Amino acid sequence: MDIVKRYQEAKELYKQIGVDTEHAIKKLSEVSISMHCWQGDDVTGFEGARGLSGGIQATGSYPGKARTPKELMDDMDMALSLIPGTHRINLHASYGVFEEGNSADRDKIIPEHFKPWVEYARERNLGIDFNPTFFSHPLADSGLTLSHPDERIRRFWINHGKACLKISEYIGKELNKPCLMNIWVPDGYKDIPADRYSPRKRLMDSLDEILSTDYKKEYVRISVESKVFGIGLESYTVGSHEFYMNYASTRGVLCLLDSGHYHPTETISDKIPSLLLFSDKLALHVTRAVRWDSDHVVLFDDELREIAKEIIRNNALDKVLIGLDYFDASINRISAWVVGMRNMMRAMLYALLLPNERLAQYQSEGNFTEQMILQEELKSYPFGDVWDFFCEKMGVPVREKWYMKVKEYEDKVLVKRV
Ligand code: RNT
Ligand code: ZN
Repeated sequence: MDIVKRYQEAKELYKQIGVDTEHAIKKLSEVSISMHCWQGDDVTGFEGARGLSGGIQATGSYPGKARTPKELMDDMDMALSLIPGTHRINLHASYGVFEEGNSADRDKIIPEHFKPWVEYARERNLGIDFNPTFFSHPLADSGLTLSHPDERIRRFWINHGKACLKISEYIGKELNKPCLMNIWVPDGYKDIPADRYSPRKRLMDSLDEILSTDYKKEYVRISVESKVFGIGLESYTVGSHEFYMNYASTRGVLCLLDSGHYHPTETISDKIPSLLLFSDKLALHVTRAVRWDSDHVVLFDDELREIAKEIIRNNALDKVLIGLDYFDASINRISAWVVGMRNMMRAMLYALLLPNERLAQYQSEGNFTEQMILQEELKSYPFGDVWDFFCEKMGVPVREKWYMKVKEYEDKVLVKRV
């Protein structure tokens, strides 16, 4: 049966429970997700290969990873052509385009290094988000950056943060879309610390110094990302959830919740409404943690749907800034992007197609029986027919057919990267 016919039938079924599929499709086409550049090259960047540090790891050795800005941009183009909607890209400071004789250490990077990215984004109508890179650098080898007790090292990283703020401002201004600058530092200790207070005090002071940079707020939003532990930094993380939640609310910056950064049964979906009660905006790193913060590709699983539901039913599409954050080096990297991005969009559609008001009413009436029945029946409503229709309408391949394009590109381009 053809896509339009299937869609018309689905539309009727949803109408019977009070859901308007046209409205859902319109809303979905406005959703913008930040696609992280670092899936394309296992978080390597362009500063000259250095091992990944900071307690994060990309595992796998699938061939074809991007080695240059041009390759990464080409790969991102390939991925974006298979994802419905207009999105943003997320860069790390380590992805500056350093031409011959133009390289600079992290504390000295300037907007010029990111000009090719701005041009790339402008031509494609994409937004750009940005991240200072507080890892994979000799001065981060100790596992400490903004909380380092050595004033010289701490200063270096403060200057990096300040440099990144100017770059974010430049990006936001050039593209005329606010750039989200997210601060994550790996800082922590492998074993039980003797002093938990002083590193946090130093982190707080360093962040305050970075924020004291003169910058135009209309072009930059700042977020801070907490974590519970990292590999080699198991016992103590300076930037814990409580630390950043309080920091963000007292400094007027955003909290960023990474779905891999909490205890294994703790979910970020449950945190979204709590934060929305106290702040106008928040940011997300959607990832999938398997037993630890392993950064697996985002699947269409229960927690992804819960995250999407919290955004939709709290009317927070313009309040929650969604970004993805994973890096799987064991599969085709372009497919990894496409699967995660399409799944995030798919989950948003799933949430948009729920009779949210009716379900909330059941809850407030204490009618948990019907609440459960409807929630469960909805799982096999013809949601896939609406999704297929949406993909077709947005001009991207329907269902798994997109992989053919990736495979062709792999055979033609990726295999030659040796
Ligand atoms: C690490 C954080 C952080 C990084 C990226 C590369 O645990 O999630 O966001 O993954 O900045
Ligand atoms: Zn993250």
